[in-house]
Amino acid sequence: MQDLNSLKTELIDAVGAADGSEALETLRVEALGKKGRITALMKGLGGMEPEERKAAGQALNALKTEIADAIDARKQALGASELEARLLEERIDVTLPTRPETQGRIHPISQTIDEVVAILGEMGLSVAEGPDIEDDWHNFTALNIPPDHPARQEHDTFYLPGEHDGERMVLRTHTSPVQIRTMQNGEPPFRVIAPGRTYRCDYDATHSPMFHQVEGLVVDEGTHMGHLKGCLIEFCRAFFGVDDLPVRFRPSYFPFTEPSAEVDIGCTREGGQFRIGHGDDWLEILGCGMVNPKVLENCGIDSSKYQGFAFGMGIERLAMLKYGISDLRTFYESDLRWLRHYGFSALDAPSVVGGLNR
Ligand code: 2NL
Repeated sequence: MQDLNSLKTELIDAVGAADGSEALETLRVEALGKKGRITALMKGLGGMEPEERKAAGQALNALKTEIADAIDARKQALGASELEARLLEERIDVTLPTRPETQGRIHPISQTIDEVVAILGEMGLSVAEGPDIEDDWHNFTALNIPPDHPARQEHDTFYLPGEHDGERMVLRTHTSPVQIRTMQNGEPPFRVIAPGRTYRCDYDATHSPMFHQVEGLVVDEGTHMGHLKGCLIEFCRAFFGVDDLPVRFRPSYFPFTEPSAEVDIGCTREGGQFRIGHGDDWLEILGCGMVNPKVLENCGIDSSKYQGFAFGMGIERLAMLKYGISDLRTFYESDLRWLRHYGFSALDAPSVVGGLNR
């Protein structure tokens, strides 16, 4: 049994020297595993004489228990010191100040566009984009605004010098040309929103030469005024966060829609206080109508088969009303104090389910 004693000393020393739980596990497998040294000795018991086997068996069992206990004890000790080391390393000082919040803010124009897109996106419309510099045909002619129509002057268009493929080029006066291009390049049905920059040569307290619009277009078989009304009533209520917001459709005129309407929402102006919601007054919020069949035909769409509705609104106006911004010009001043006050957190992305009016 002398060799068992030296095996024991060797193993106990090795356990004591093991410097981590991995080394210890290797040791355990080497001694007690299926092909371990003690296990091999145990297997040798079978070939012994009964007397010898009894004594050797007892000694081996004792050794096995002793080594297993030693490994367990070492494991506990190592585990505790490993945890201690990890706790020291991963220590955080909870009294330190919090990380500074990101300084950037989402501009109210971007926020408002994102909100409009979230609402109309939920209804099944998707965003379409196009160039800011357009040709005369896409900006005017296709929309049933003929060459000498006063709308072209009324719009105070920025014309670019020269011509391109025989067409005068303009800074788009509305985002309608985006929808014109969508219809030209695809097949109905269409369900699109076109948000973006628009330009008109006009500058005073309530007009900026560059401003933003969102237009919407839905074209399908059997699309009618009921669809237009349902879509826009729902839009106004979701955008302003007033479930029973009164919405009124007032007859109007646009060359590109027939019939056309302007949409007003209910409001009050009592004692100098302005509030959106129930009241005795109305506020114009957007324009809309059934797409003029001539516009559909201009885009190669069979107007006897397809009908559509369209609408347009000014983003600055929506943002001013919703967020209480009183001066249009402040939108473009890049005043950081203004942006810190009126801007939005980047983590607060608008969504219909997330709530648009927190
Ligand atoms: C407003 C009114 C409107 C449209 C825009 C449109 C576009 C196509 C065809 C027909 Cl491609 N219509 N857009 C229709 C009605 C009104 O905008 O007050 N915008 C600020």
